[in-house]
Amino acid sequence: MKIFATSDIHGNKNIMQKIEQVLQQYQPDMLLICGDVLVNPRASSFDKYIQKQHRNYQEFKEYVSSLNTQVFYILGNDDFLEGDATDKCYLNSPQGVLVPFDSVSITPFSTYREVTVEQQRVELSQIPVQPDTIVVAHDVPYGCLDQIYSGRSVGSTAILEFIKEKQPSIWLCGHIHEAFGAQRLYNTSVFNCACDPRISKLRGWIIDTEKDYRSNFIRIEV
Ligand SMILES: [Mn+2]
Repeated sequence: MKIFATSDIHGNKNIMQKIEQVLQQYQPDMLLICGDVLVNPRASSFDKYIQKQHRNYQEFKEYVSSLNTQVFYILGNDDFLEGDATDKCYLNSPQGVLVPFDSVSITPFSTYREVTVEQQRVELSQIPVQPDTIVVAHDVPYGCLDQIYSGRSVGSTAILEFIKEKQPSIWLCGHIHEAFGAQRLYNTSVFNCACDPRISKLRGWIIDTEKDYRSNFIRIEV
């Protein structure tokens, strides 16, 4: 299975157009979007902010359903609403080898889907892991593709422990935009797929799970 994994598009229309170009060029079997899919609109109140995000979610759902590729997405901590369980592209339960994980560790910004490390540990303990499991997550493991501009690591220790213990084949994530990259962590291939929406830069990874994805993947940065 050939996957194009990206994340943190934050409703950026240029990035959404670029995704279509990448799908045309590389013809993956599946597009995975690892959360933070909606715009962070200017609004005079939090209610209006949420209203705008709800409208943007409708547009986003129409966009992904219009693509000629199988799409699965999760929502991130900057998407201040619940996913639409009736949307076939919304990954809210395991689908084959794909397992969603949308909660993030506590940030200084009081965003959505933040939980304590203990709570994340509980949620992670419920993830069914097979050797070929691909976790579609938003948050990153501590110490791996998790450095903010200051150089400080802000990833999740619960995710690090989970990967060490269970070693799924692939952990896809985003969240820390400045830490886009690919790295091995124990026996798991971790891909931070975060775009840079401020400069409309699409980033992500083409990963072919039938080939040697551990060392062979294509970096997308357009
Ligand atoms: Mn983000």
